[in-house]
Amino acid sequence: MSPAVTRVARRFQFVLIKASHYDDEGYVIQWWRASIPSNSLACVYTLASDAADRQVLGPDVHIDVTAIDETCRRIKVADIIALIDRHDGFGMVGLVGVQSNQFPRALDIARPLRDAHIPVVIGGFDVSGLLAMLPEMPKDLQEALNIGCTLFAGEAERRIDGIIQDAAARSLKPIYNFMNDLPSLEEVPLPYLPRDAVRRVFNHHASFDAGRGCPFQCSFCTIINVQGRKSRSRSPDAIEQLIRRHWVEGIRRFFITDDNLARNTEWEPIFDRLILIRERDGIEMDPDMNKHDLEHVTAHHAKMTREEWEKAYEAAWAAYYTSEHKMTILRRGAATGMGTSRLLAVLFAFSAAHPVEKLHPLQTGAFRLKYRLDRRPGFPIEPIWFFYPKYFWEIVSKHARLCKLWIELDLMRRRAVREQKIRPYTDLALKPVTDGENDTLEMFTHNAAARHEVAHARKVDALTHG
Ligand code: B12
Ligand code: SF4
Repeated sequence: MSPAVTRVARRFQFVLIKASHYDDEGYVIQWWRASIPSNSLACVYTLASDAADRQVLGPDVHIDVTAIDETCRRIKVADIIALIDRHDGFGMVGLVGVQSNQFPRALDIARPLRDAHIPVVIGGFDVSGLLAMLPEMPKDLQEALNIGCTLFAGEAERRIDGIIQDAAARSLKPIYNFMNDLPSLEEVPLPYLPRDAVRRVFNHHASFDAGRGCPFQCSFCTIINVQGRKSRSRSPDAIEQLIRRHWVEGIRRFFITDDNLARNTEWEPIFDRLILIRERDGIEMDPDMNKHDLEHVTAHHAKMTREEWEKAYEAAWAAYYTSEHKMTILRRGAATGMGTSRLLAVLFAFSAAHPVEKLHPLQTGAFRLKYRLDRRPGFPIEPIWFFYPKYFWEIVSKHARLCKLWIELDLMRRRAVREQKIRPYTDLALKPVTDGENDTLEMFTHNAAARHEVAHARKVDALTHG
């Protein structure tokens, strides 16, 4: 073996699954679109992502977190095993927010994973509730332990690092029980699911818990046995941050999962904050004024993501300056006796600017100048050997494209002039408007200003032609 061993970053695969349950015929209950997003999955996903950002397995290890909600996405256990196999078994599966009715399904998912020696941790209301309330280990939980799963009771906030580290070191304990030490919800990562997961929910709802726990003591209530009798709340600042994060991604609806929001000690300031956000419902704009031209997205669109909006802009240029449309413009020019050489120059400038320079035509000119040292502060000055070859290639390739476009357009212009001599061109837009049409065509009648303009033109005509 070579003495110089290169250190390759390892990637730990953390797959989070929110299991569904079976219908009476034994099929998994799942949908093309789910009705409510899983808050448990959102909570554990952000805790895991935060641990990944903090590199809790050391600087040489990346942690990839994947979240799957089985109510709206099919679980292919073989694919998960293959994924973790591709990383030499370096990974784990978390069965998240498992409720009692979901426990059998969760176990069925866990079995093949455990057969493949993949660490599996099961958390959620069933494990927490049963360990909190029953004196001995119930059969289902024991079965999970028998196949080598780990049970997690309590809440994962401030605990997830230890779980990931133990799984990576293959030293997970059978049970982690933090039921007697429920965490404060202040300054913990806020529930969030990737856009792809939220897209699978009707109306693209996100979810969050503003708080946990309830000060009441209803005898039948399971919640207080799991989430405690003390009301623990997220701060209004945190809720605002959470809403803004989703808002940027176009998510406007939220399902608040608290059992007793009215008893959340912070309910009033939280709602005041929601009201304030709504009243301001101000549109954030990109603070970089340099981008406020016609080519950059600088605000949020009510319906489109930034990428969709950018694509729509690109598509609009392509849709307008098609070869057919350029030919129509040139034919109209030839038909109306317009100087077609001048028309060619203008049409060339307008149709070539965006595809070649990615700029609006009114920002372009002839021959782009670039000086190596005149660069915006914050951007590095490129070395001579990099800058000049790149600039040279840019000039050559752009001018080659411009020449091609010019030649194509000039051929079209010649064709339009030639055809005009043989068979004069006309279309609806070239037909003169008859006087009667002034009172029927929408463009002359659709508002008061249009009607006023028609009346004015008639008056001028009467005065000048009698
Ligand atoms: C919001 C909610 C829903 C939502 C979203 C589900 C969700 N889990 O997000 C919807 C409307 C879909 C729902 C549906 C149902 N729900 Co519900 N739901 C709740 C509610 C009110 C809040 C859930 C929540 O957000 N909790 C907060 C999260 C953060 O807590 P958590 O899930 O326990 O997760 C923490 C820990 O357990 C741990 N953890 C969890 N998973 C993992 C995994 C790993 C690897 C680790 C390390 C840690 C860990 O860390 C998490 C973060 O701290 C709870 C009551 C409650 N207070 O929990 C009832 C509750 C969970 N639901 C319940 C029931 C019965 C149902 C339904 C079966 C109702 C029905 N008949 O249809 C369905 C099930 C359908 C489904 N697909 O889930 C029961 C479950 C009872 C039980 N014995 O399991 C509860 C407890 C209500 C009750 N008192 O009866 N529910
Ligand atoms: S959560 Fe509801 S049922 Fe449970 S103790 Fe509080 S008020 Fe009673």
